[in-house]
Amino acid sequence: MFIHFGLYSIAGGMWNGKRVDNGYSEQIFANGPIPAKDYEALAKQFDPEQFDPDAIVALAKAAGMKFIVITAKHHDGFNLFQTSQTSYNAVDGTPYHQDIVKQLADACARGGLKFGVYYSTIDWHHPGGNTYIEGNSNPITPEQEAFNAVQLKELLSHYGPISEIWFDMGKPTPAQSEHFAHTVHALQPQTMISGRVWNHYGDFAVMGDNAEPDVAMELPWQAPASMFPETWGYRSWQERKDLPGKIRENITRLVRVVSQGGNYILNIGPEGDGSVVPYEAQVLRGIGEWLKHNGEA
Ligand code: JFZ
Repeated sequence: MFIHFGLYSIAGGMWNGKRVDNGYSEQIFANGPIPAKDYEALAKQFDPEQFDPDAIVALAKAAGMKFIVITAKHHDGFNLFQTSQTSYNAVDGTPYHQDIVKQLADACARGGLKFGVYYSTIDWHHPGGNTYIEGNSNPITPEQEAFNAVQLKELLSHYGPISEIWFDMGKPTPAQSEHFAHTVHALQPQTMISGRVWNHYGDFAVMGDNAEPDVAMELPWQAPASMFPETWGYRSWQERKDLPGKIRENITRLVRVVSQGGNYILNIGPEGDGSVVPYEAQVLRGIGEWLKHNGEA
């Protein structure tokens, strides 16, 4: 299970009463574009009372999933975990005052699932960093590199075993990629690093979103999939139709990916209050039903 959750989940693909439809809803800050002060003010509304990590773990298990990866920090720079680097985080900068990453890590440990984090080296909130650049190919300043390295140490030190770290996008130099990969492995040698740390420092390759390789892969590989190709983060106005078709589509992809030696990671985008979208929960349960009869124990 992949989980895209953050301040953007509150916006849900809407701004000032209008749909923002020019890109993924988790990137609404850049797509709006929304003035930084206005977007950052969402932190004061961040209070996901319906977020129930044990229920999410139970749902993942009902779907036959074996691990969960959550967006510890997406491109908007808001942190779901407590960090010494900025108060722009769920604990210090919101009325919720709780560490989402910790809660989910603990729930995964209780439920016997592996736990990993998505971590964007792009940070649209970082002073001196860049806001959106075409293709999300932001270079990383030395200062930002230091900031990222501290955050990586926090993530690899405070949340138990991290099965994988899903670096995403940006354009680090080879030295920066090496720095990030070494920072992770110095603390947890077993953590699998995504190829989007770039410059061949990844432990596994990530296919294009919703894509599969067309040749045999040398590295272990993972196929990320969103419920709807338009977005990973919650979009309030997403049309969610044909539930049986969506279940079938995901079973087909799962089987194709696994039979080719890959690892399938299917995304959910909870609402701003932390609740799982019922349609998405139904898709997961449908996959689980099929696996019960056709899958491996
Ligand atoms: C990235 C993010 O920018 C996006 O918001 C989301 O988190 C997704 C899972 O990852 O988007 C990408 C990255 C790579 C490709 C497409 C979208 N790709 O290689 O096709």
